[in-house]
Amino acid sequence: MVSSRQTAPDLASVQVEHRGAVALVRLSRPTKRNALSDGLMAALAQRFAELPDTTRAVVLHGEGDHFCAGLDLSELKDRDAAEGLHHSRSWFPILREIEFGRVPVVAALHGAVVGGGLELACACHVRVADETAFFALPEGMRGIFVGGGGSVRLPRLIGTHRMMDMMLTGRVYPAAEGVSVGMAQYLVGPGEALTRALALAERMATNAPMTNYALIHGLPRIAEQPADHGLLMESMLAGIVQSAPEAKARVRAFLDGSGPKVKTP
Ligand code: 1HE
Repeated sequence: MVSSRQTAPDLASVQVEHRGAVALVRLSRPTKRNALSDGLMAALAQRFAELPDTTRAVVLHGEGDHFCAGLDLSELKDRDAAEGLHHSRSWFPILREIEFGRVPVVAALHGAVVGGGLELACACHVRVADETAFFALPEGMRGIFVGGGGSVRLPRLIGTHRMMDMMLTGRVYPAAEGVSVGMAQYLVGPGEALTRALALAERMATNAPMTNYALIHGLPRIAEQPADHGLLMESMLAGIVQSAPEAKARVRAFLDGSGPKVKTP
């Protein structure tokens, strides 16, 4: 049975560089436009699992002219139905580790952000697109379906009707339009996505770790709960987060005038 979990990680295809508290995780298969082979997915899982405790935020980016061309189609051709099901499910723990890991992940997007590449970007918490980025789900034209959690994560960003349109018609969203519908939160000039993503990650890394943890674990789950349950979870998270010594020190710093103020941009 084909499974990314059982495939040897192709560690050369995912590189990690540490810049202080930020880890830069790079999809590094540019000759194949960073297509997501089983070996690459296994490497992605291993790279995230091996991040040191000192890492407080991650930037995920792609080498070459594109962020990611999606599923490696050369590995798709011989799968039967059961193998396809298990293959799709083998991606979920990897993407879940990104979405519900210990630290926030910023995706720096340029060029193709398509198919499984868009699904991967959707598992990140903040997306920065440069003006060369384009978003598409070519699964529709390839006669296949999303399989990397896209049907769950993408409609939460852009709505079911827009995803339906992308798959039915092969619509390609240019960067600015993609950002305007919610595919990414930031639009920057060509070649500037990594720099901005790194700056955002460095800013996140200065937050109290428990605040970041509560945000990435709490907000998506609260969004799926009935309001009454969500409010209880919010209060419980608030109580836990504000009890940390770091939170108390930060509040004291503001009150004695040494902490930062909120400034107009
Ligand atoms: C690939 C892949 C790939 C490129 N799998 N090999 N994804 C797609 O349907 C998108 C397919 N790719 C493209 O449309 C284009 O390659 C790009 C727009 C991303 C880039 O175009 P370009 O002109 O820069 O590159 P290229 O010449 O098309 O590709 C360069 C090489 O990468 C070439 O291999 P070569 O051996 O001939 O050099 C391509 O075959 C190879 N390549 N993309 C395998 N995707 C969990 S379910 C998710 C389901 C999906 O993701 S479906 C969507 C798949």
